This record gives sequence, structure tokens and C-alpha cells, in this order.
Amino acid sequence: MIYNSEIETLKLEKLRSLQNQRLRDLLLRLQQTVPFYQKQWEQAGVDLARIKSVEDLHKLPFTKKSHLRDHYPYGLFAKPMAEVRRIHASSGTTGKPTVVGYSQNDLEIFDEVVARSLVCAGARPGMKLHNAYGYGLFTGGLGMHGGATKLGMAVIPVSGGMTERQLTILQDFEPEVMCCTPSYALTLGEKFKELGVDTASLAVKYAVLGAEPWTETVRQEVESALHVDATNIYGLSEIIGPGVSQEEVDEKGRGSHIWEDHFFPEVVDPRNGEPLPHGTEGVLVFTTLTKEAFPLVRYWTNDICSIYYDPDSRRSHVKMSAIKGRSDEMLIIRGVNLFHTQVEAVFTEFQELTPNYQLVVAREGNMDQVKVLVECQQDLQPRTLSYLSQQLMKRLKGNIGLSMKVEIQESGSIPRSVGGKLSRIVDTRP
Ligand code: DLL
Repeated sequence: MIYNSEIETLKLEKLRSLQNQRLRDLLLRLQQTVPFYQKQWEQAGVDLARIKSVEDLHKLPFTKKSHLRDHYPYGLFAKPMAEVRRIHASSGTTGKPTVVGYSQNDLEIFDEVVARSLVCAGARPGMKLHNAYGYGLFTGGLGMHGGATKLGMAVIPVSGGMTERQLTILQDFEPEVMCCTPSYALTLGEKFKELGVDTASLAVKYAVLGAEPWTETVRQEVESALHVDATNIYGLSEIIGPGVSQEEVDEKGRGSHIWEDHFFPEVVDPRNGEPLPHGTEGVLVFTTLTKEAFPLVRYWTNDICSIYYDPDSRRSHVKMSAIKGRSDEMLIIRGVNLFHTQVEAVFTEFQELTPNYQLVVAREGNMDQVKVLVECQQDLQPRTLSYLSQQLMKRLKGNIGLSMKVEIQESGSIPRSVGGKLSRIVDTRP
């Protein structure tokens, strides 16, 4: 099943023409309603008449998180508050939250893209969704809720946390689909195992996981622990929330479709913002083609991935690779760039290890060091442990090009997700 077959399989030429028309509408709207864009384009000497298609987008300046902060809370809204129907915010690690708004039409688009995503993940009308994304200012809970309702599912709005209760609901309410962060799916799988529950007997068949970077290592663990097909859902509050892109359950590992009739993607060089060709990794940038209350032009997400078309896919929309990490959270250790997903990916090669890990960054003398703390499946003999550590250090050095210390720990020693996003990095540097 495809939720919106006409749009999701639209031939590229028609898709471009739709995008171009929407882009021109958007730019005119913004010029009339948002002083920030008027000023930014004037300063950059942009002649809007010369922006005719998405191919011209690179002539426009980027919108960055700092611009959102400078116009906190509502300075970039393009609709009067009387036409705003919902406000969300993302917490951010420093300073004020990022505030985003939705008109009625924006909420309908939000529902539409999440409904498309759920179908892509395996969900169907008549199924039940166990929604363990947080409800509240975070877009995960309400975003998935609206899309599932639109699709014709029964939503169980569990929200994050209270793990014991989640397990009871998964057992007794018999949802066929669940959604939460990948790190929380690991927690749920582990708890079921502790309790000796045979997860093959549960009704749940599909898990829609996102809101943080994850790799095939975590997919393997979640799929075997919960007996589900796990797919990736991506999104960010600034662009809409979950449902900016989604991986198809029959195309696992081959990237996620970006719903590009609404969100036009570009990938640019993180160093200078130059556009990069398809297939090359860089910073993902989005222009929201249809949003009314809080549209963004060339929004610099900081997320690192590549985009490409997949001619073997049933849907025509462009795909993005799994996010490697955020450019503003990339570690630079002794001149080597490091994302925690690169470390996570190596664990697949070691059956004895679990995907419960943490990277501890410290300064020793004037050198930065990374220690990889990772848990093993069961108690191992000291000799086996020492051998395993050596092997892991070798693989990390071989794959990433960086010498890291390794400490294999017993099960339960590394923090778990208690419902939401989990930070994998502890940076103790001054
Ligand atoms: O995390 C929206 C969301 C909710 C997406 C539920 C998927 C599921 P924010 O809190 O604004 O919004 O955080 C957005 O989270 O820029 C990425 O860095 C990261 N992120 C989101 N989804 C993924 C994913 C929601 N599938 C930020 N893979 C984004 C990797 C992700 N990173």
C-alpha cells in the first residue's frame, strides 16, 4: 500500500514543476510577511525574479538556528497568531528553546506526511499504534498521533517513560505498531528479556524509530529483541517534526524517502555551504515549500547525510542516507572527525557486545582521548575480555583511523534511555 500514490509516485519532471510553483509562491509570501527574509535577501542582493526554480535555490542565503534564536519566540512567523493553531518547541542544549508554529493547513500537512511515513513503515488502517514518543512541546508524540489518526489507526498515547507500564500495554492492548526512540526500543527489549517474555507472541510487528541517530547495530538488536521490523523515521521541529522522511520496510538499509513535495532538500559542504552532488555526504538543508505559519528557506539542519534517487524504489521521492550525526556535535580528536555512530557501527562485528555504550572524551596532558565504554552480553573470562578489547581497538582504529581506549563492562552499567533521546557522549574536557 502507498498512502498517497498519486504524489508519492509522481514522475520527477512533474514533481519538479510542482516544487517550482510552490517555491515561487513561498518566496513571494515570505517577502510580504517576514521582515527577516526581506532584509536578508536585500542585504545579499537577491533579485527574487531570478529565483524561478529549485535549481536557483543556491542563490539564496541560509537560515540558521541562530536566526531563530535572534527572533525568539515568534519573529519568524509568517501568519498572525489568530491563524496559528499549535505551537511546539525543541529544548536545545543551550539557551532558549526553538519555537515553531502551525496553521490549520500546516497541521493537515503534518498529518499527511506522518500517515505516508507510517504506511511506508508497515502500518495499515485498522491497526493500533503504541505511541511512546513524548507528548508535549516535543513534536514526536502529537506528530505521530495526528498522522496515525489520519491513517485510520487507533492510537494508544502512552508517551515516553514508565517502562513497566509500557510492557503491560504492549502485551495486553496488542498494538501491531510501536514508535519510540531507538534507544528506548533497546530499553523495552531488554526489560522484556529480563522478565522472560517471549516477544514473538506479542502482536507488535513494526517499530518506527527516530529522533536520534542509530545504525544497523541497533536495528539488529531491536528487531531480534522485540520481533519487529524496525524502520527509520526522521524529522525536526523546525521543518515540521517527525515525518520529514521515512524508510520503507521492504527497503531497509537503502535510505529514507524525503516527502519532497513539501520539504525540498539540498546537501551542502559544511565548510563553505557550496551545494554538493547527489551521493556526497554533507549538511542537509531544507526549504519548506508549503508551510504557512513557520516556513523556512534553506534551513541549515546540521545533520550529516547524503541524498540520492533510488530507481528501484516504488516511490519516486528522493532518499536520504541514515544521519551520521550533527555537524555541531562532531568530535574532533587529534585531527580526526568522529561521530558516535561510527563507533556504534563497529559493534555489529562483535556478537559478544551489546549496543549499550558511551564515549567518554577527556583531556590527558594536552591530548584529547576517547574511551569507549561498552557492555558485553554475558559475563566473560578475563582472558576473553582482554582479547575482545584488543580486537575492538584494532577494528576501531582500522575503520575510523583513531586510537581509542576500550573498556568492556558488565551488563547494566551504562545509562539506558528512560523514554526519550539518549546522549552517547560524555565530554569531560575543560
Ligand atoms: O526529533 C522530531 C522527531 C520525532 C523525529 C520523532 C523522529 C521521530 P527535534 O527534537 O527538533 O525533532 O530534533 C531534531 O533530531 O535535527 C536530528 O539531529 C535528530 N533526528 C531526528 N530524527 C532522526 C533520525 C525530532 N531518524 C533532530 N536519525 C534532528 C538521526 C535524527 N537523527
